[in-house]
Amino acid sequence: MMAKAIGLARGVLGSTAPNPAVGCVIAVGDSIIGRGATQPGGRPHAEVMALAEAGAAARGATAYVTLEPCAHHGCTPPCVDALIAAGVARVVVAHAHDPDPRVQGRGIARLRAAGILVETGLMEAEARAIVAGFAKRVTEGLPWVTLKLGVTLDGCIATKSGESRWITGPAARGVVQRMRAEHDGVLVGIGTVLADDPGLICGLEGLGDRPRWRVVADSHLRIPLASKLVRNAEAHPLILLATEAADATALQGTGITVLRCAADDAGRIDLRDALRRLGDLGLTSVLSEGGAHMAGALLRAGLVDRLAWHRAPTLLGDSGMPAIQGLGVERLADAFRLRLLTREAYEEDVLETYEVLLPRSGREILTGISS
Ligand code: AOF
Ligand code: ZN
Repeated sequence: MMAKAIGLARGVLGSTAPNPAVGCVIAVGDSIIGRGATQPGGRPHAEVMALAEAGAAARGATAYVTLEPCAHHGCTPPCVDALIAAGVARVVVAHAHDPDPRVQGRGIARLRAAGILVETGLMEAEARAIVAGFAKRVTEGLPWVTLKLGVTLDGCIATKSGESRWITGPAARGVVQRMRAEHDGVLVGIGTVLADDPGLICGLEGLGDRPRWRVVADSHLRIPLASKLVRNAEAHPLILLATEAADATALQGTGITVLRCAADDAGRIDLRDALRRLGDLGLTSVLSEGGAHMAGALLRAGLVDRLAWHRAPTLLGDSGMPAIQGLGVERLADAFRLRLLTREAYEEDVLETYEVLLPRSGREILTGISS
C-alpha cells in the first residue's frame, strides 16, 4: 500500500511546487478504496483527494500517506482534520516529519490526540527522496539542484567544434526526459542556447507541460528572439537570470520573466543568488543540463545536490570538450569528492548518480565563493 502511495507521489513530482508531491492510499484490509496525490500547483492535498474517493467507507479504514499530514490552516484546511472527520482508524506515514515550520510533528501529534493509531517510518527513504526539493527550499530557501551531464567515457560533452548530439543513446536520453518531468525547472547557460537552440521540453507522452519552468543563465540577455525557448515562451514559461545592467527592452511583451541577480566582478550572475530568487518564485528543484561552464560554476559554489553522470562507451581524448570547466582545482588534495549512490546500465550507457562532497581540503574554496 505504501509503495502505491509513493508511486502516486512520484507521478506528480514536478507539478506541485511550491508544495511537496504527496501520495495517499486509503485501504480496508487488502482493498484500496481511495487514492490521491497532491494536485497541480499544490492543492488540493493528497489526503483530501483520497478521502473524496473513499467517501463514507473511510470510517475505520487505514490511510497510507507518504508525508506527515498537514495540521495548519494554509490555503486549505488541515488534512488531519479531514482524516479525523472521516473516521479513519489508522494512519501509516512514511516520512513523519514535514519540515514546513507550520507542521513539523503537529500533524502526527494531532492524529494521535484524536485516538487514531499512527505508525511511522515505512519506506521512509523513498518518501524522503521525493520531498528533498521541497525540504531544501523550506529549510535553506534554495531549490534542489541535479547536475546532469551526458559524457564520453573520458568525460567529454562534445567535440572541440561543439558537436554533441548525441553522446548517449536513446534509452539514457529517455531517462533524461523523465528527469525533466520530475524537476520544477531545467537550467542551462546561454552558451548552450546559442550553440544548440534547445527546446528543453519533456518529450514523454502526457508530460508536454513539463518542466514547468525553463531557466537560462543569461547575464547580459543575449538570448535570440528567434530561439526555440523564446518562441515557445507563451506556452512554456521561460525565466532569464540576468544582471541589473542587462537591457531587457527587446524582450518586452514576450511573457518572459527576467530575474535580476547579483553579479560577480566579471559581470556574470551569482548562481547562489539566482537560485535563491528561483526559490522565491516557488521552484523546489532544478535540473541543470549544462554546459561545461555552468557545471563548473554550480559545483564551485557548492550548489549541486546530485550529479547525474550519463556515460557512453566512446572516447574523444583531447579532441573533446571537457564536461566541467573552471573548477579551479590546482592540487589533487583539492579535487572535488563524490559518493556513488546508484549505478545502472541503459543499453550501452552507464548512468550513475553521486552525492557531491566537499573538496578534501576545500572548505575555504566553497565559503570563499558563496559569500
Ligand atoms: C499534506 N498533503 O498533499 C501536501 C502537503 O498552502 P497549503 O494549505 O496548500 O499548505 C502547504 C503545506 O502543506 C506545505 O508547505 C506542506 O507543509 C504541506 N503539503 N501536506 O498533508 C499534501 N502537499
Ligand atoms: Zn494537507
